[in-house]
Amino acid sequence: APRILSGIQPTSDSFHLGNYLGALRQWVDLQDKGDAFYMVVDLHAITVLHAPKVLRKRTLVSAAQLIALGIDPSRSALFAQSQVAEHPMLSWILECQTGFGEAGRMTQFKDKSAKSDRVSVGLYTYPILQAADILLYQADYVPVGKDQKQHLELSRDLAERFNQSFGPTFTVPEPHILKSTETIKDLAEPDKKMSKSSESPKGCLYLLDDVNVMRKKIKSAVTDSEARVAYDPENKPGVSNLLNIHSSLSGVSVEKLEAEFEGKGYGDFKAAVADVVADNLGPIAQRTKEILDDKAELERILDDGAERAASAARKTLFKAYKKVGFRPPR
Ligand code: AQP
Repeated sequence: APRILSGIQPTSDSFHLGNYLGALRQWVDLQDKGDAFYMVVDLHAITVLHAPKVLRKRTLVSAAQLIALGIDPSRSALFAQSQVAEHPMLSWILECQTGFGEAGRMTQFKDKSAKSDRVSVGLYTYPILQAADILLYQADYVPVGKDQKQHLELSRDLAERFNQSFGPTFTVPEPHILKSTETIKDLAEPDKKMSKSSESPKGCLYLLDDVNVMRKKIKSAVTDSEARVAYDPENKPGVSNLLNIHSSLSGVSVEKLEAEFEGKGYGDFKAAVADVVADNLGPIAQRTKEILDDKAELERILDDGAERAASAARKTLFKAYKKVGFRPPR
């Protein structure tokens, strides 16, 4: 069976609609297609300033949201990255295979370091740890949004380079990116991707938002002055984004939606998008809360997931250690 691997950072109190449609929904779907390993990447979360107490809480809230969204921990190994020590161990080996300039070309690092006055070495080597995350599990498919494409390319390059230099060791992973939801746009600034670090709080729709807040954010979404519900990402990014959101949540094609709303105003259209969003995402907050209420069970799930992940990770690390000339890891 193919191996599926992905991760998400516990860097906010709630995931957002971009995370969900771009990545997490595919996580859920791919559980039926192979052996899945899904992790809350807390090692990545400390590349920027963090508070330990907040991180500890967010790791649990993140795991609870993943279960609420449909990750089944009896099928998929669901775990916190820091519990599997093999990640930083393999990362070190891969760092020594990565060119300094090669790492410097990563656009996410350039964007994030330009915006921050505290730039850690960890933020710079982040994509290499991410490569270790993926290669440790011999992942065939990695479900992510389009913003992760360049990092996936680096993971592939590192796998190929290592295999060339030391002999076949790693599966070369394929990104799994769904075209229609590869980048969900910010509701207030539809030329940018939806993101938790967005400037306008109205632009990012959080999965744990109150339903009325979700509705308000959709109703105040930036559109255009044309009053025509039509898909044209270039000239009508706001409307096209809402069409994509409606279509991917309702399963109704964009063409059908265009026909349905022909001659109608944006008010009607936004009300329909708000209904679809509220129906689909509304129940997630309550489910997340219920899962968090049984903290002992949630921690048991994560420990069990880490155990399963570690046993797969150990095998690969052992192989890589032998290949580079180390004595076997203890
Ligand atoms: N707007 C988006 N559209 C589609 N996919 C998206 N993803 C993130 N935003 C969008 C995908 O979500 C997964 C988890 O991403 P992450 O853990 O890297 O979260 P993030 O990048 O920290 O989320 P933000 O909001 O984008 O954070 P900032 O503002 O810090 O950069 C990934 O698969 C990602 O592609």
